Amino acid sequence: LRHLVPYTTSRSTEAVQDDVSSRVCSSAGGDKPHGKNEAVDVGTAFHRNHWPHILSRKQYEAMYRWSVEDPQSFWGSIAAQLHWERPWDKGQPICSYNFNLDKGPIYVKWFPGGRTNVCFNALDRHVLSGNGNKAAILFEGNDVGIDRRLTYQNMLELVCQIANYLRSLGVKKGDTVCIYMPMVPELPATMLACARIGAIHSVVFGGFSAESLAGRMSDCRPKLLVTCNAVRRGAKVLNLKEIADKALELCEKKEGVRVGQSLVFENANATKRSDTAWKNGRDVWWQDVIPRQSKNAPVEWMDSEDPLFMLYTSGSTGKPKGVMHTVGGYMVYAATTFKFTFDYHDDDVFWCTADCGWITGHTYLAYGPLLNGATCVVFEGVPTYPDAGRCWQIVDKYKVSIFYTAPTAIRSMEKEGDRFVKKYSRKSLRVLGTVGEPINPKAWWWYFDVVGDGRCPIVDTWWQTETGGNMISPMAGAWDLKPGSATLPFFGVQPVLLDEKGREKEGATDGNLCIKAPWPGIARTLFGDHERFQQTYFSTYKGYYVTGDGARRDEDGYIWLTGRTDDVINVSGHRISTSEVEAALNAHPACAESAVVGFDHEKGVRSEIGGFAAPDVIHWATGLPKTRSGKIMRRILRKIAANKLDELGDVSSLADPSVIDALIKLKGK
Ligand code: 6R9
Repeated sequence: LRHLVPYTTSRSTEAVQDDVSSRVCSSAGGDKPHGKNEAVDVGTAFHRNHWPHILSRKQYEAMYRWSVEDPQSFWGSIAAQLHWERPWDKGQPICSYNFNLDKGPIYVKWFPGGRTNVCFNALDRHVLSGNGNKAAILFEGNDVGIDRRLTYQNMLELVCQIANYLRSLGVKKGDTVCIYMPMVPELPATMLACARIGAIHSVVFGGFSAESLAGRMSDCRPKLLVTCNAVRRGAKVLNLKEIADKALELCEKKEGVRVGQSLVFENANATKRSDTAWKNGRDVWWQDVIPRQSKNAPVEWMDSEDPLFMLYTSGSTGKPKGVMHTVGGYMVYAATTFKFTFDYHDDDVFWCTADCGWITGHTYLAYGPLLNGATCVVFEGVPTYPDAGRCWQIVDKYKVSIFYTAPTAIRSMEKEGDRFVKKYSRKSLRVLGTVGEPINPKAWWWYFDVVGDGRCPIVDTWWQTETGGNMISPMAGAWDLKPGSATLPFFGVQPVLLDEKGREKEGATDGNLCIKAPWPGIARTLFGDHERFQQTYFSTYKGYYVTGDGARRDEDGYIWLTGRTDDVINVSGHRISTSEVEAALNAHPACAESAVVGFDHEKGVRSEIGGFAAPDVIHWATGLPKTRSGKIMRRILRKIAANKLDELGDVSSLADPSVIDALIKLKGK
């Protein structure tokens, strides 16, 4: 196995031909199957100029075995391709951990004794190797015609200026910086500047309310807040500074937490400087201080297990959790999953539509692509402005070859009709990706047939804020796809399906999805609350990381995510997942999307699942309760269905709280 070097594409032509012919022959066949469990062969049309990094399931399986049987040499040979100021200790296990609460506290450590810096690897490394003129970020503004191009050299200089300014304020290794910004290049640049000086960033999505921002700041106690006057999203102007000001006040008055400074990036396309409310002594314009800084800033070398960032994610109960990631493991995992999942090559143009406020934006907008020296699009606006064709206009403009988005965005574009897609060529596209929720087969086929013209593999990537990077996903082009299945685990990831008693279930079956051993990107703790970390992820089943998702494994070993385990309903003794019923409803042409929840009654989608699973009640609604990242909050629907309106719980992460009233009214009818 040793000759399969995972981080390069070089291998003998013979091995390549053997792998390709076995893949194509095993899945050749004319008509595309639309059945649930049949595989889709995407052929080799997408190969363009390269062989994919992983050519076949056979090659994947060999490398997968290597990754789990000998993590020492597998992850060691990958990590060695990044820069380490001091290599990790080769005499110690590359990873040590305890996943079993009975044996003591939970911990995970990778690359012991290593010293590195994520910003150095994401920027300096490429500039030093002569790639400074390659585009790092292609910025597309909300309004057509506004754009900027930043090379790796430009990014490095900007990041150094921010780093120097932060240092001048006394921000140092281990301090926290809160970032509340729209999707402009200065957002990932601020993240990287923190990484450069060893400060821990905490990005809060620029769409959260003042209360949510205040709650997060009073928990992480940042030295400063980096924000922006305002942003245009679609036809609306969102005044971020007003929200940030209110949050800073709330923080001080309610929690006694005073944030020293508010550094405000002036987004001249949104509002004027003169219209901005200002508090002297606290507020500083970015443009007044950053450009004056030196474009060189030394790197703070960090230990592998030093914190890199925290990111708040809401649970169904309690306050948001500050999920903590560390330097070495996260860096290696973000870089590796980006490369293999999307089959990234040097001439690709990558576009992840996620905001940096979510983990997807951290790993596949800021860190993963830049660690690989990729060119990526950063888009400030929304996919439906000025019309539903905006994404494809951007794809054509920048010749985007890898496009990564969420099922909720796909469904919202599907709803507007094919003509918005067909207007554009989309010839540059070769890989499509999705993340965030199970994708229903109707939306999958629309994405595949209409957006990808039937020639781009879809990588349906399952993962979580806590996992740091993709965990279960196709590797583009390596094996056959099944619409709605995330297929197979990434290298080093050992998923298991557990029964209620915590026993591993073998073969084709379903169960609680847990992970058996650590991978480099796993979160190490919850900020300030290790006890809650242990309780949330390691107490239900001893010895495993508990994902909270349900899943099914089919005869081919493919994994199908069935949603959160609390979204599983029991109908007449049958355990079915809400996502299965939703997929059946969404298959109807009149239905763009749906959310299914269970409610108690006395007795017990007919053609798809079976008569027993037919919904009792169907409410047509104009909107579903969704989080700002587009996930449907079934917890709220369950309470509405059960008439427990006083138990709706925390609704602060809802994108549009008014849908609740609308749904309650509808139900009353
Ligand atoms: C990356 C991200 C995590 C939860 C996860 C699961 C759901 C994400 C999915 C998916 C089915 C996929 N989820 N990707 N379900 N198929 N491809 O979204 O992180 O915001 O922490 O959400 O999202 O339920 O547990 P996060």
